[in-house]
Amino acid sequence: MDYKQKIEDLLTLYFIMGSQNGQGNPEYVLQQAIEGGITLFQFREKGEGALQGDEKRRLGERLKQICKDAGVPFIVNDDIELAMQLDADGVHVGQEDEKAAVTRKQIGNKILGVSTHTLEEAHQAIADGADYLGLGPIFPTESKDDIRKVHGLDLIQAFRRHDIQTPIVGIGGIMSANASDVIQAGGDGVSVISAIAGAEDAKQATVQLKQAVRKEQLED
Ligand code: TZP
Ligand code: MG
Repeated sequence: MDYKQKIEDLLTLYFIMGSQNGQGNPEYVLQQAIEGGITLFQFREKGEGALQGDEKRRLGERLKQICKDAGVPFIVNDDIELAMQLDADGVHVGQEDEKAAVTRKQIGNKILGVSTHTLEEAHQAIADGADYLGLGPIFPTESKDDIRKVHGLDLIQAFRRHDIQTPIVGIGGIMSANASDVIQAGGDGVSVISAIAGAEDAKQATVQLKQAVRKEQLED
């Protein structure tokens, strides 16, 4: 399997969480999500009540270990230093974070994800060495304050129409009921926070999301 195919597979069900998301114990929720079948995890400690410094690092260490034991790659959001300290499998940066080209230099061949909102940003991210693009918010979300306009599915379609072949993951307001739309539009997978972290039964929610995505992937 080539590297691009491997990234596409990892994006199938990409769970993002920090201690500020959901009510449950993050380690327990991550464990449940892994049992339910997530394919990639991102530690995103951000927003109101987010941990900082040593506390953030210690939680990162524990979540990294859970992922490592399960063979699920571990990505750090927007903190290259922490990613290097934890020997994470990758880093995800947004347009307001460290530049993708600088990040790529610092992380070597770890996985690099970049959030993009326009074709121009996408082309730049690809030139800078992005392994995948995050696109969103696809649907309305309450998990991020500083969101740009809701792009809907048209942005994914537009990227594909303009021949962007880099792996794409959709984010924002995705649940098992609308996950298949993201794949149909041309996404390789879905990224969720609240659909898992906010679920009463995180494992069950994960299983349902995974089924919805896999079913649509098979029909592609
Ligand atoms: N970036 C765009 S939307 C979003 C991020 C981090 C939040 C997604 O959270 P949810 O709960 O899956 O809508
Ligand atoms: Mg960011």
